[in-house]
Amino acid sequence: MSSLQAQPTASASSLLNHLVCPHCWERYPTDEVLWVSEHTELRGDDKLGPDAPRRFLPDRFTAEGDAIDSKGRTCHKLACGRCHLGIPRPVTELEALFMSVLGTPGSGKSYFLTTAMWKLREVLPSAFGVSIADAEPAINQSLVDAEETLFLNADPDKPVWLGSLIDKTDAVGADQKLYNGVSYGTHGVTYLRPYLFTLKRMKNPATDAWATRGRLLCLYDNAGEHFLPGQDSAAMPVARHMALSRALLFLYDPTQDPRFRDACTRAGLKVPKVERDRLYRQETTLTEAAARVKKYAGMAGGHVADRMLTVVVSKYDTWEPLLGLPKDSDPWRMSANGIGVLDVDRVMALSTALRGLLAKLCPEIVYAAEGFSQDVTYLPVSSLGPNTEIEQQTGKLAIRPKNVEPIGVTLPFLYAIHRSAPGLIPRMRRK
Ligand SMILES: Nc1nc2c(ncn2[C@@H]2O[C@H](COP(=O)(O)OP(=O)(O)O)[C@@H](O)[C@H]2O)c(=O)[nH]1
Ligand SMILES: [Mg+2]
Ligand SMILES: [Zn+2]
Repeated sequence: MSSLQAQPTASASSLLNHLVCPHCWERYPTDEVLWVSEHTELRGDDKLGPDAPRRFLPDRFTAEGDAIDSKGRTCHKLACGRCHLGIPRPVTELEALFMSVLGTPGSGKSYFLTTAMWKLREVLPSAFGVSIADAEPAINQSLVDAEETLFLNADPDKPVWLGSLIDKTDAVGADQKLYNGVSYGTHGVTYLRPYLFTLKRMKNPATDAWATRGRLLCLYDNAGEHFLPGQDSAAMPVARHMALSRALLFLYDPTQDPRFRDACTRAGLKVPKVERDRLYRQETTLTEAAARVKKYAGMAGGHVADRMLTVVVSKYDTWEPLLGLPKDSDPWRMSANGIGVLDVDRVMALSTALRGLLAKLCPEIVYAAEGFSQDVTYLPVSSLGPNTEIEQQTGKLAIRPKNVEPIGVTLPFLYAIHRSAPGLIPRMRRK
């Protein structure tokens, strides 16, 4: 008997044969998915502890296809058949698209993810006809909270001190919202929590040869310390999802590099210092992550060289004149048949220009990136835009929510989605 029945909202054929769990990354038949008991007396799970609602393989269902627990309650939630962590229903219906964001502490990952997802919620539907939704509101909560701080702030004129966003992503256990613990008999494993979004083509015009069933975007905000040598262990397998990721986004913060800062000073630019007790060698982080991905991908028989890597160069607002490109419109447009298309030639031109600057000022990062993959793209982003200010009382960098104007933050995602799920974001064809 299958553990999943057709839902009224989805036909039976929309269930995947196999799924990949976004927590533990195991791949297994979809009908081995478990249900979460709802009756309060059904407590205790061997992997999640005595307080967790019991997980079970059902043998009774309601007419709507929901499982019934052993005390007769209708259940609504699914759990992974391997790690037992809760999985939203789209995990069983949409092929997973893994993307991993990596960078040293302070490189700008949390601000980038926050502003990129906020902007993608607008750009994907309006420019590409692709809907984006939280696969389950609770699972993306820390990101949604951060989006609200920056973009839906009740006090848009009051400066937000930069540093108060998704905090403490850099230390395990510092914030349990960012990690899940699972016990496997004698040993425990800590998994990084994913952010999960459904991506679906909204309209399907008759001319649309691109019809696809959509994807489950599984996104990871990786703390840089995990990529110091020796940090990946069976107890905290931080690199395994990267081996599954079609797209790796490495955040490179040029304002942490002395030579880049010198070039800014020579050009008359003032670049605020990153407030950190310690700075990490950025190219070492990339090299270490690359070595781990190679190890896991090799074990799974995959090829690494064809894996796409985007070097996302952050804080563009502070060094934009060094690149010296003219202000340009977004590199996408609506095609005649009503489907948004990406101007890949322009993305490539931008990447080539930025690579040139990095090769001149901090060539190690180019060597590290291109030593890992033959498919590297370089894209500049500013999560905050040009309107940051120094808060008077504290002297710290701040921004008024009404002044947040991200630059280029959606492009690394749009391009990665285009490359890994071309049916969702096609490229522009030139005549
Ligand atoms: N000027 C500027 N500073 C930024 C930008 N994004 C982040 N920062 C600064 O960099 C700090 C670290 O960013 P955060 O996203 O928390 O880094 P994470 O540790 O990689 O997640 C923030 O507190 C800001 O001061 C940006 O787009 N422009
Ligand atoms: Mg962070
Ligand atoms: Zn799992």
